[in-house]
Amino acid sequence: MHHDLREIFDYFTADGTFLNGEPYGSGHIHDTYRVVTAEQHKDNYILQRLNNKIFKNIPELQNNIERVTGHLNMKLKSIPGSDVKRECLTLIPSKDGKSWIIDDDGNFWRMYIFISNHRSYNVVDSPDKAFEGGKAIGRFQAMLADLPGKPLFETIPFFHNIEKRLDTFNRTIKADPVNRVQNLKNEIESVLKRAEEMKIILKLGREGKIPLRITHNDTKFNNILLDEKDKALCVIDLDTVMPGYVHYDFGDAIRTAANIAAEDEKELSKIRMDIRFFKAYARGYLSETRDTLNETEKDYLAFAPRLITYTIALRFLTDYIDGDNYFKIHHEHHNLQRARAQFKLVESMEEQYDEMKKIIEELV
Ligand code: ADP
Ligand code: GN1
Ligand code: MG
Repeated sequence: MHHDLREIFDYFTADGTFLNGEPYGSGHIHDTYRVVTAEQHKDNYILQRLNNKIFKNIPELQNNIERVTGHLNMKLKSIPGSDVKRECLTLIPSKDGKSWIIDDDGNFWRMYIFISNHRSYNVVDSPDKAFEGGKAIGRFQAMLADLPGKPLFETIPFFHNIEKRLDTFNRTIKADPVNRVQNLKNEIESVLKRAEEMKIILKLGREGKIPLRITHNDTKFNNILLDEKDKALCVIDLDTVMPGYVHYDFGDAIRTAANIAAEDEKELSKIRMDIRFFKAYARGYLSETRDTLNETEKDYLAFAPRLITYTIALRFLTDYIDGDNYFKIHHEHHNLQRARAQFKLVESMEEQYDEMKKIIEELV
């Protein structure tokens, strides 16, 4: 569908004149555009058509983001030398004072200041970058620990809940709406044989051994922007910031920061977790969180990447069986290719699990 980006842009109170707007980034959920303004010295912007099939309550979602960015903004302002406009997302209010608008076709849109001179990586190519990512997520978690007010709204209920994800998977297999199940014996086996051990984090939560904290819940590495010197700059994609276990953030970051291949690499032999990247990320992360995490949280950090990589593999596979209704795909069997790649990564983590545990023990 074609959208008149200039018209959408004009609903907001941006400083600057619309020059052009182009699709931007490689997110799987929203339609994201970069808007360049005519004036050289003025900000550029990110304009997003929000996916309201996935996020069913946009006002509550936006209210979360207003609270989170407001809090981060306030904290950063009190730190001398900080560059608030680049270290934290800034929402642009609409002309009627809200942080989103609805266009004539019923689409929801929001706008942020474009974070200038950032670097974004789908695949990480050095331990130093992984270390910076770990610091960014650790600091993010620390800065939000004292967010005032009621708990954040759960924008996607049971988002990382592996028991619910497995229920949905089993229901989708039964329904088999597009006849894909017959060719997926190996993948389904990969899910089922690991299902029980994956429930441990939920179990620890129910037993009160690990607390719910404010977590990001989507810490894939391209949601962590680095600056021009590849130092931690800003954590973006705040749609799923809500109560969660720290393992979700640690696990998802390792899934993407320590995989030497692309998330959807077709050639499975190229996929492997590089333990040096794991170690670097963990060092960065623990440098910010060592004193706040409890013993059980620390004990299960090494397990977390296995859980989240498995969860994402399961979600890609479920979406494939369901007929590709959730993630944006770029070719017919894309979700299957992604699922296979993620299962290969799970295997690589399993092979290196003892070493991962040892590294965490040494670091804490
Ligand atoms: P999705 O949920 O679809 O992944 P994101 O909010 O992560 O959407 O945005 C998609 C991409 O757009 C990001 O990966 C990043 O490259 C870019 N992006 C988003 N917000 C900004 C911003 N404020 N400044 C610069 N780039 C951004
Ligand atoms: C989606 O929004 P994006 O592209 O950063 C997804 C994550 C998955 C990821 C897999 C809201 O992340 O949960 O881990 O794709 N986000 C949502 O690449 O479902
Ligand atoms: Mg994203």
